[in-house]
Amino acid sequence: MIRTFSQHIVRPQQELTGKLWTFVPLQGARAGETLRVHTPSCWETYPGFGLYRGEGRYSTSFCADGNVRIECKGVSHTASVYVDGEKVASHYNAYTAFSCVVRGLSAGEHTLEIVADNRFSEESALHVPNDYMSYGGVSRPVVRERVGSCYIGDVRVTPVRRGGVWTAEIRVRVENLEEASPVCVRVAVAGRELCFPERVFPRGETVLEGALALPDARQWSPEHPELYFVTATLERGGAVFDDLIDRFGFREVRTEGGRILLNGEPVRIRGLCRHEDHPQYGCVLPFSAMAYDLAVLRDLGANSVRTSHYPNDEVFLDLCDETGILVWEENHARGLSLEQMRNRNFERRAEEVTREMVAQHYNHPSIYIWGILNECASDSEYGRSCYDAQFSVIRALDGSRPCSFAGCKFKTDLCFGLPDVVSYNIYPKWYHDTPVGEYLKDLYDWVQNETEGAGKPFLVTEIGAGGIYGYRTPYVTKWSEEYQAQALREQLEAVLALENCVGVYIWQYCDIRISEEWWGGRPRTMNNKGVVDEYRRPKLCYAVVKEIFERDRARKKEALK
Ligand code: ADA
Repeated sequence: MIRTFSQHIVRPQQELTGKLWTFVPLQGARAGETLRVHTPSCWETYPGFGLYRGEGRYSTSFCADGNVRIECKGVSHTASVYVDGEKVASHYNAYTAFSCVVRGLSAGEHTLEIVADNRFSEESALHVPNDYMSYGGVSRPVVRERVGSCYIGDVRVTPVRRGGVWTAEIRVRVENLEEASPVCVRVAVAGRELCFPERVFPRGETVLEGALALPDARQWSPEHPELYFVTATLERGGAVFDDLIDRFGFREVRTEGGRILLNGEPVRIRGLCRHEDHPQYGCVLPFSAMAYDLAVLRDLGANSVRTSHYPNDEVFLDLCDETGILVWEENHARGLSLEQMRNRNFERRAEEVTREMVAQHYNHPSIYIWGILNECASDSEYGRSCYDAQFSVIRALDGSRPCSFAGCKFKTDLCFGLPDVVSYNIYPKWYHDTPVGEYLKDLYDWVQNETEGAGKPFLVTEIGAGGIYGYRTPYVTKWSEEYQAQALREQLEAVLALENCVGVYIWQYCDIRISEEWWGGRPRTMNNKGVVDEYRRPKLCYAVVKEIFERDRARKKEALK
């Protein structure tokens, strides 16, 4: 499933995944064997390939005639793409899309091969052995489109409220493969239209900008997630020959006076961090499993999700837009040490994923904040220069959302002058025994009194404790469901009681598989801090989270009256 709505009426588009492809592992004991596998998928879910690290060649065929645009929504984690045996694209990073145009294919059947590689190496600066699994495979949909010599690259909408009226600021990118006859560009939202006069576009990309005022626009909010389509079309001689449809919402996010304001109202975050992970599907959750996860989040009384630690499948973001769940979307990096940040590929790779994330997910109204570099070396000068560079990249691309990073350097962080929101991951009751309230107050006071983060919104982006599903004991020992429930109660109550705290994300939604190479200390080779286990079975803490989140929601509502 590509999106929850159609992006083209005019441009022919076909999902190439969603059927069986051929898969050949290129290394290991089964190298060269040919299997038929479902797509999109990761090979860890094929019997016998649960631990395979290496390359895998996926192939299929498609019919085409003329220029073909191939878009891979995500290949885990390094991809080389071949059409009829010729390399047409390569990409690093599992969590963002990439595309290429193959010109002038003859009418008939053509082959598509994608070689995916999930090995760790010096080259792979972001996918490293870690506290989550880096899977391998064609893990998100592959799409084939027929394009002419001129087509729409993307359309971005920035909702702005001016003098009480919503305006859609529009930026449309036209791609032109060769100079041809004049083309007219139109962009429509809710029956209103912006028309860019007919012209001959130069070869390459051209960006057009304009604005549409919509006095009757209905605002997007978590309670009323009103969505609008934006349709960009290309016309030649009065005939439409290309289109691109996207979706957005009218809402405004900004920070002020230590608060995050959504449509002018302070936001209170009750959220969970979520990895794309499932024992049956690996990182490739089908629509029903994504929708189920969101139903569970809502049942818990949560209003937000943190896409730790990478950009998520767009279908999941579509569902968040539709259900009013606020999203902290994060670029890809977790817990990189100073040495790992000094990897010669780190900055380039981190910048690429950040650029792709912001460009590709710009229109989602549910994304209220961009996060970067979770728990990296923000306590070093070199680390600070990397955080600085990446915030600059984001801000140059998107001035309409705040940005932040989830840090963990207790009273040694050097970066709080950089983000709009100060965010901390804390683990009292788990990695140490300091009483939660005391630990938090100490940290908060330090941020306010001794850092450049003073006066900025303060958010707790992780709290949590491990609990192994089914391990129940009256002794309430660590790893039991009882201990986890008790720890979460104390953590949540302390964080939500902290005055001036914007809210909290629980680590984490569900138990997840970790990379076997990472660290031998995790029972079951899993991170067991889920409120539900990997099969989404609720643990004892489920009822605690629900009770506290619901109480907090009722209290905040009361306070607004
Ligand atoms: C960190 C990190 C998470 C996870 C968590 C834990 O804060 O951001 O990815 O590893 O700790 O379980 O310890």
